Amino acid sequence: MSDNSFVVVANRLPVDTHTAPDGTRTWAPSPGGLVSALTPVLEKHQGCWVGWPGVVGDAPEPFRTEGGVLLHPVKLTQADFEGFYEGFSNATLWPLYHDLIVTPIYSRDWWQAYREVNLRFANEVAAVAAPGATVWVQDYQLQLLPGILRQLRPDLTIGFFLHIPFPSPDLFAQLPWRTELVRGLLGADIIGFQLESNARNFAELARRQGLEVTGSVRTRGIGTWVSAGDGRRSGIGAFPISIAAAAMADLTPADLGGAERLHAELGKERTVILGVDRLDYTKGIHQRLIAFEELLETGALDPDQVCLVQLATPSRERLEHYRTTRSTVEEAVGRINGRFGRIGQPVVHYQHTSVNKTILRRYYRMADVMLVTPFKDGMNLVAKEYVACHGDNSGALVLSEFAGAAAELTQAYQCNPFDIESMKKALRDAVVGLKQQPDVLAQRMRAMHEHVMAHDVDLWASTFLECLSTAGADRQAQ
Ligand code: ADQ
Repeated sequence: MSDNSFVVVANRLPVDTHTAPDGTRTWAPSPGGLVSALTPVLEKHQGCWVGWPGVVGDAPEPFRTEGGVLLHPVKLTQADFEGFYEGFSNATLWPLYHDLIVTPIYSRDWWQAYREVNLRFANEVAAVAAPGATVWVQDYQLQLLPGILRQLRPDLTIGFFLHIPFPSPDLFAQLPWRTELVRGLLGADIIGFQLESNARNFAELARRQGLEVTGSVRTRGIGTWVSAGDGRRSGIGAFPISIAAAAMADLTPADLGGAERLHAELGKERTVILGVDRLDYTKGIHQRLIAFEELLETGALDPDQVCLVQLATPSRERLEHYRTTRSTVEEAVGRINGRFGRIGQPVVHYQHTSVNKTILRRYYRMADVMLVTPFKDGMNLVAKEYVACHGDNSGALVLSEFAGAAAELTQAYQCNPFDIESMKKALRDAVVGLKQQPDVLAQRMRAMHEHVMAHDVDLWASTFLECLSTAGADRQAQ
């Protein structure tokens, strides 16, 4: 295999930067679910990862990781960051694809920036990819890239995966640049979505745009083809993403001891409810706090017997909706503690911070109930991570029916986050169930744990890449 015969393109390069006191910057590879799933493939093919290093105006020279993966940075200016990333990606596409939880802004300047940055990424990939290479494009920030790349490098096999939901054609129709986006995606040999319903939305949209659609959408894998207009066709399908389940489930005695100590600090006899999210308005953090507050108010939950821990990673903090979400959440935390906490014994523990994976696994393991209540979520890995940490069948998961994970984790206490009563019922059933029906809860957790262990991120990546390889070979044979 020649160098760079497999290229991953994502908005972010998997690197973290560190600035020394004298101002010098260093970059180091940062591990994550996607990175660990793709590393074996990247290493086998002396592969390459193209992306933005996460810092405006500055980028390291391309460098290789210890395993031989080439990290190839794409530079973004402050104006690119504001127009392409904060603007079109996160204030237009993100709310539109999450069913208008907030109103998307349609700005022609942002669209221009989105096109320019997609073109820049495409030029970089075209320059580094080996002849006949496989290129895997990730997510909503880069939807024009497959189309541009197809023009620049018709020899490439191109796959695209969308990590967030794909909306109904009626919502998508609002987008002033809807035709260009669909054309961009159709440059790919296969377009993967999290769920069958997302793939169906895309197929229906393509049909409405007058494109020929054949086959029928499957729960997993490619079942539908859309004619791309240039004699090619793109395969459409569902590939539900997952986590590095074995690594997540492998709790050492130190982890188990740490989890126990954490629980003891919160109160040995108290039922601990946990939320872990990026602080994003799609995640329904405020609504879950309201549900918890009302259960305390009515006496359905006793503040001496329960507490809620919310870990919230800072996210997109310059955008207005994220700032308001943060202040609404923090106000609710203060109010609930003011009403139901005692000095030295808060009823909500809130941390606006990211924690490392070792600590996170201890939180997951110690939590009696996990609350995952997004209004809309492509998948939601937190739900799967919690389940993976409960190989002993302890715990209970309260899960929004609007998280992609709800299609697989059917044994969770599912709820409708738009309906506070539904959330209250699911949470109370889970808390009460722990005491009154431990065997039933253990069975539910066992079923979910087995599912997550058998459907991990490696399966996701290998299934996608097998489908992509078949689609690429079919195109070349035509
Ligand atoms: P996200 O919207 O970021 O991902 P999610 O799938 O839950 O949502 O992944 C979040 C990740 O961040 C998890 O791995 C979690 O452990 C970590 N995390 C969250 N809060 C943390 C904290 N306080 N400290 C440390 N780690 C924290 C997008 C889509 C999802 C889709 C994924 C993957 O929005 O729907 O599941 O991509 O495709």
